[in-house]
Amino acid sequence: RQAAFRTDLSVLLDQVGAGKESLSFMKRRIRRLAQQWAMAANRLDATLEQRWRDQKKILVHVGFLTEESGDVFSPKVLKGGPLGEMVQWADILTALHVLGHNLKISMSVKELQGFLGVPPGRGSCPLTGPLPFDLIYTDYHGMQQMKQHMGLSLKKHKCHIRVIDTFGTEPAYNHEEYATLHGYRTNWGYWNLNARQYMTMFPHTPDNSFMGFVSEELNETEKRSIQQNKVNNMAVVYGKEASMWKLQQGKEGFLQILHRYMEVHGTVYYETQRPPEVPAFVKNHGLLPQHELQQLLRKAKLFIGFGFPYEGPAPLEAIANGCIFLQPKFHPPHSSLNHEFFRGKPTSREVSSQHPYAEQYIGNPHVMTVDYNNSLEFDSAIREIMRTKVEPYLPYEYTCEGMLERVHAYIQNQDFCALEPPFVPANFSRQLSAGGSRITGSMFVPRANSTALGWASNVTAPAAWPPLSSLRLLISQEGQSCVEACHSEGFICEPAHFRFINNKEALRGLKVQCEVVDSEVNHILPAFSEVRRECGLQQEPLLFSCAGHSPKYRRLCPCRDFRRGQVALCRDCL
Ligand code: U2F
Repeated sequence: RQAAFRTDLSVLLDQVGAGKESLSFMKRRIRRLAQQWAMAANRLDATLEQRWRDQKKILVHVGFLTEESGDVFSPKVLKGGPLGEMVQWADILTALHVLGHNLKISMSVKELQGFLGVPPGRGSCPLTGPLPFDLIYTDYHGMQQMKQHMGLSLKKHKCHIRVIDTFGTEPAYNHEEYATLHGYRTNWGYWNLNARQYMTMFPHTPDNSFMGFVSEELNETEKRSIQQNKVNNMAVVYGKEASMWKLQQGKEGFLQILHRYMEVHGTVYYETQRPPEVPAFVKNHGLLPQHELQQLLRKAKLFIGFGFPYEGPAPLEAIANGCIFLQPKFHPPHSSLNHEFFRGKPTSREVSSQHPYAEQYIGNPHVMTVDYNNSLEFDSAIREIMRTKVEPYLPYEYTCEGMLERVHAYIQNQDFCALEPPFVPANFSRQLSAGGSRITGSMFVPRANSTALGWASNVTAPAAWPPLSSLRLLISQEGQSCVEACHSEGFICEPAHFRFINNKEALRGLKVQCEVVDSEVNHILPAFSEVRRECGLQQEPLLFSCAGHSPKYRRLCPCRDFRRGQVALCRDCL
């Protein structure tokens, strides 16, 4: 069946259910943004010009909100606990509904069993018939629950699953045997999925798919009125829980420095009295409902982070409401190797500041990332912020239209169930060198005028998404990952393209000198050692990794182009 856009959200609101603060929060959010979603749906509908879209049967099982997982989040919704995950789930549900799919929502193991048609009760009762869904969106808690209640059949059906995973999972952590043998085993990873089945909150690593969420959008009149009504010396502190305020250190404390110049506001949850962590000069509004926080941000000039929470939605909302976001740089970067919060998370990603997306994708003049231990640097940042005029800004990928466009593209094109036949390039090297490869400078761009692969025009490439026209083959420096190598040339690493470059012909075409070419199971492959003239190809497709790097090795990197403001999609991806 063809999917039709929906702009009425009442059926969705009924489906979400009631009886918990988390659900009420999500419903309030869905209602508040309804009009924005409807406008976005109409725009995307027009852009896609009646293109056929399959209507999918989708199950959304929100594992972390089930009683069976302990549901530690719901009781804290009104007490300053994390809301980022609920923001994202509300938006995912809305996007799927608006795109017109056939949606079932489960928030308990019982509902899960009902929808899957497995008999209720304890123990693992394998699902015997076919899976009644095309897609299942869940999280790590939900995976555990499905394993318990679907037993062996989970393995059979896992290509239909998408895991919403805030901080991301790198391939080395996801491969059970490899993780166990090489010290990448954590409590979360090792599901042996294709790493693109993990979907993150920000575009953290291209090894995963970027799901995201949305932020409030402003029309031109609102933007103008915000700019007119900005209070130049008003700051709002990022941190709705008192413990987040402890992070301000130093003799005088940067909060005092800030207070010299600005009126400081907070939205810290409290029961009866001001929390001792919050200085008396701070005007604390208490935890605000989302729409009231937006109003406060509209007046404020500065939104300031103390280093925690990491990578939340609030800075995007602040920037969208015309604030400058000031945040600490992390020296050295925080990661699962050196920081308690990230310890045990299935990634070695290095977090360079409180909000690397704001730092790297948005940057000046909307974002300032400084060393908070240096009071001079901090002081001058505050003064610069008071002088600087900025317009409200929201990257396209965080608008409703951007999210709908991305989720639409994933649903219609990502297929982890189809068998990917091994790719055998013909005449690869001849065509590759004819196409003009260079090894120093290290980039090869396939010829634009040839078909399919660009350099192997007589090869019928299997239908690929992203399409092969987006591929740019590149060689990293020693020790550099493909994430960095592609980035440094203005591209993004595309793990789906690894299978096209994991062959001798690619090495030969790039004139890499190999005395031996081995095929091994190692997440840094394909790669080669220049000194030892050793080349290695990847034997285990699940370990294709953009993130992998190793000091003595240069990697073969499949990069691709991307749309401005929509990094998840290549130019020809829609
Ligand atoms: C992040 O979780 P948080 O919930 O702590 O993220 P925030 O950026 O603080 O804000 C989430 C939402 O809370 C709302 C605000 C944001 O959309 O509008 N809010 C509010 O309604 N009232 C207020 O007074 C203040 C904020 C991240 F999202 C999680 O994934 C991580 O687990 C967590 C830890 O790093 O950080």
